[in-house]
This record gives sequence, C-alpha cells and structure tokens, in this order.
Amino acid sequence: MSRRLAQGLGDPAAPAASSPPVRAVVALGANLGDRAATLAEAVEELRRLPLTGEVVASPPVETVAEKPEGRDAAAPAYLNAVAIVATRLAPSVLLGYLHAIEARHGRERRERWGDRTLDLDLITYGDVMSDDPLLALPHPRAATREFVLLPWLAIDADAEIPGAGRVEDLLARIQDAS
Ligand code: PH2
Ligand code: MG
Ligand code: MG
Repeated sequence: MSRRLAQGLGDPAAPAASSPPVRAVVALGANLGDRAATLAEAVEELRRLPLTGEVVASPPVETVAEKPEGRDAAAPAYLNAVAIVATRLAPSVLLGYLHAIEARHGRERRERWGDRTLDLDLITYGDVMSDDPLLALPHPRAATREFVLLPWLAIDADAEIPGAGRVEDLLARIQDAS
C-alpha cells in the first residue's frame, strides 16, 4: 500500500501528514550532563525526523535556571537553544517525537521545573492556537521566557508568537522589567 493511501485510511502506524510543511518552533534546554553535546545531538535528531525538512538551530546560550520561585543562580545553569523546523508531522505526532528524543537522553520527570538532561518544548506550530490540555499552542509561557525569546530572535528577527506579538517586543518588555 502506498504511504499516501495508508495515511488516507488512517493507518495508525503512519505519521499523520499535513501538507504543505509547517514552520514549528522547538525550544531546547539542558542543565545536567554534557549540555552542549546533548543539544547538538538533539538538533541532529530533529533533522532525522520523518516528514521533516530544513532545521535551523540557534547557537546555545547559557541562562540562569528559572524556578517557580524565580531565578535560582544556585541551581545548575542551563544551555538553551531554539530550532525552527519545517515539518509535515501533525503537532501531536511531533510532540510524541520530542518526548522520545528527551527519553533517549535520559530525561526523568520527578518535579516540575526540576533539573534535566534535556527538555524539548513545542513553542509554536505555524499559526495554530489551541488550549488542548495535552498540547497548548503557542506554549503558554513562551512569551515571558527570556531563555526562549533570546535564542529565537537570534535566528529569526521577524519572529512572532500568534496571539502574543513580536518576539523582539516581548523580549524588550521582559528585559525592561528586570
Ligand atoms: N526550563 C524550565 C524551567 N526553568 N530555566 C532556564 N534557564 N532554562 C530552561 O529551559 C528552563 C528553566 C521548564 O521547562
Ligand atoms: Mg520547558
Ligand atoms: Mg518540557
């Protein structure tokens, strides 16, 4: 059976494809282990995803850990990066692959905002807006996170978060406030 036909029949083994490709923004973070190597490997794994074309990744930036109580300079520092991914994977399928990449890098989920070997968050998926509890889009906290906006702006000066505004303006607002 051809792949097209398999998808048309809803074959559960076939990744759901949207066409044409959508621009998805993925935020990467690591504050345990060999952070730089982990981020570089994760970007290569994004490049190997099915139904996925060009992946443009930012340089990594070192950032102070944000905890529910605020910035925590005593916690291990993060390396953060952002990747812009051209993909025909449906958002929920892409999210499943992101979780699989995290798991391959030893990600453990013990506490909220706990230290981690690798975190991959889906920040935007085209202009999709969704309050699905399993996958809210855009990511509900992206507009207020310097560690997402800063590396993102470095690879896309015109970046925008649907419903929230231009990344350049959002970043300036955070930096003015701190
Ligand atoms: N991720 C968090 C919580 N805090 N702080 C920094 N600096 N970078 C992160 O990626 C990060 C964080 C939850 O995902
Ligand atoms: Mg996160
Ligand atoms: Mg996450």
